[in-house]
Amino acid sequence: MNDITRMNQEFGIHSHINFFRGPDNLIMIRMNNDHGNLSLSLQGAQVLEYNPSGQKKVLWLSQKSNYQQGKPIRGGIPICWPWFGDHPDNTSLPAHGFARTSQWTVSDSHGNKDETILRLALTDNQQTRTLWPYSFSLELEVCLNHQLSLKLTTRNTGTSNLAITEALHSYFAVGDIDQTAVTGLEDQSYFDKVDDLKNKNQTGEIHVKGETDRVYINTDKTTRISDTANRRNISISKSGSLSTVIWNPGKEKAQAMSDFEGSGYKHMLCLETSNALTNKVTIAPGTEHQMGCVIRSDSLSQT
Ligand code: TA6
Repeated sequence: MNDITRMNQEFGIHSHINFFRGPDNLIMIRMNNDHGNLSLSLQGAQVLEYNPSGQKKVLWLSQKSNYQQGKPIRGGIPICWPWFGDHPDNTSLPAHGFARTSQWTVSDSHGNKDETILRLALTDNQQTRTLWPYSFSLELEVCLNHQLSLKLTTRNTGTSNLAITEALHSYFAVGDIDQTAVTGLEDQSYFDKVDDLKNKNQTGEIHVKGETDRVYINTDKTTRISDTANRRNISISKSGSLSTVIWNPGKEKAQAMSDFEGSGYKHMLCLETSNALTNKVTIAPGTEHQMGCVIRSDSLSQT
């Protein structure tokens, strides 16, 4: 019996959760119910698409993305773990850690017309220990109902403290970046990665003008993307997260990336639920830490 047949027998739920093979034999998952549908790759436990019923797609996914075993997929919600950005001591290690390129397993599934839940897991193995010499178990819970909820739980199964930085690196689809604003980070302190990591304060709402790469720190605030061109707002509330990252590569950087389609930068904005830079998280042996976000799209006529 092949993996897909076994997974569908054990975790598939008719009309709500289905496993199938995607490009390069990647195992893909589709979740459905009355509120909409999702697709994910089992590699990286990465949500790729989120389509609420009656709404435009909420996540951006590059049409030039790699779909190859062990390579990051550009778009959706990559999981950056156990470090965000470059490894603090060894930049030869993969950027954003190894969770997003690892093969996860399915641990649980539930589904009906109102709510569909999938739990995916990653535990330390010989490969992860060569990159990061610690014991851990990582779980992602994905819940689709009238909104999309993600919970990333890190359990320290070892005997020494774990020190992690992390992100749910969400790529949101916007109709036009020039008609888009982010609210909820007014007066917050941030590190500006396109200006020598200078520490600055946010004045008013955020408008992206060219390459933008900011780590807002010490904030647990709910944020909102005003996607005017699509006549909707996308709200992102969070828990267990003190950093919010805002990223758009701008035209030049985007066109220099082979997996980023030419004009893609005009139609995406990363707003990342995270614990980054000075918001590092320390997890004692035998304890756990959970970071979560809830994503909702509301058309302007509803607000
Ligand atoms: O979250 C923003 C960021 O750290 C940017 O600096 C940029 O590197 C982006 O992530 C994408 O990283 P990736 O490794 O997926 O190309």
